[in-house]
Amino acid sequence: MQIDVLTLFPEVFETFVQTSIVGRAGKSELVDIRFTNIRDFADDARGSVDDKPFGGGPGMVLTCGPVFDAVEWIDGQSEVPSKRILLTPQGRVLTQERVEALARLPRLLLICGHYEGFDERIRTGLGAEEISIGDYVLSGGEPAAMVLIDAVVRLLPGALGDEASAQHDSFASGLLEGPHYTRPREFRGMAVPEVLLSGNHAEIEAWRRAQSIERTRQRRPDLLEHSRRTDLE
Ligand code: 4GM
Repeated sequence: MQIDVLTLFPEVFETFVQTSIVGRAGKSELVDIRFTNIRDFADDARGSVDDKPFGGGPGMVLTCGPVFDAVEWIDGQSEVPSKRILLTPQGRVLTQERVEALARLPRLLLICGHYEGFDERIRTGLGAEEISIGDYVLSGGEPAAMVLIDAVVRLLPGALGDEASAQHDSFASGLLEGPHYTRPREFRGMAVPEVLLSGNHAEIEAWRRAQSIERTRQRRPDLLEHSRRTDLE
C-alpha cells in the first residue's frame, strides 16, 4: 500500500513512521509512506498557504492553490489512483469497519488541515472524503492522520507477524476485549482468575467470551446492538 500525507508539519511524523508496527511495515515494504509539505507549493515567496475567511470571522483558512498543486504533483508520482481523505472534525467518524475498507485500497492521500479549516473547494474540487477520528477538536489534522495510518497499517497482511491477533481485536468481533493477565500469579494480594490457570481450553474460551460480553454490556451497550445480529447468535 502507498500512503501520501500532505501536511504543513511533516517532521511531526518522523519517529512515528520509524517505530513499532508502522516502522516494521515500512521496512518490509508492506507500506510506502511519503510526506509532502504544503508550504513547498505556496503561492508566493513568503510561503503563504492560508488567508482570511470571506465574510469575516476569526482565524485563517487553508487556500486552494497550494493544496491543489501539491495533490496534482503527488498524483503524478505514481500511476496508482489515490483515495483522497481530509482529516476534519466534520467528517464521518472512523470505525474499525471503515479502517478495514481503507486497508483494502492501494493508495491513500491524507490531507492535514490547520487554522479554521480548508476552503470548501478543496473537498469538493478534489473529490475528497472527510474523516474524523472522534468528536473532539485538534489544533491540526496530523494526530488524526497518525491514528488512521496506525489503524490501517496494522491490518495489512504480514504487518502484525501474528495474523490471529487482528481477528482477536476489540471491534473486529463487535465486542470489547476482556481482561488479560500475565505473571506473577499473585501481585500485592491480587490473584489471577483460577480458570486461566486450569489448562481447560474450552472453559477458558467460554470464560473469556462471557467477560467480553459483560464488559461490553457495562461499558458500551451501544456495541451490543450491532453485534447481537452478527456475533452473539
Ligand atoms: C480541518 C478543519 C481532525 C482540520 C478544522 C482535525 C479534529 C479532527 C482541522 C480543523 C482537527 C478529528 C484540524 N481536529 N476529530 N483539526 O478527526 O481544526
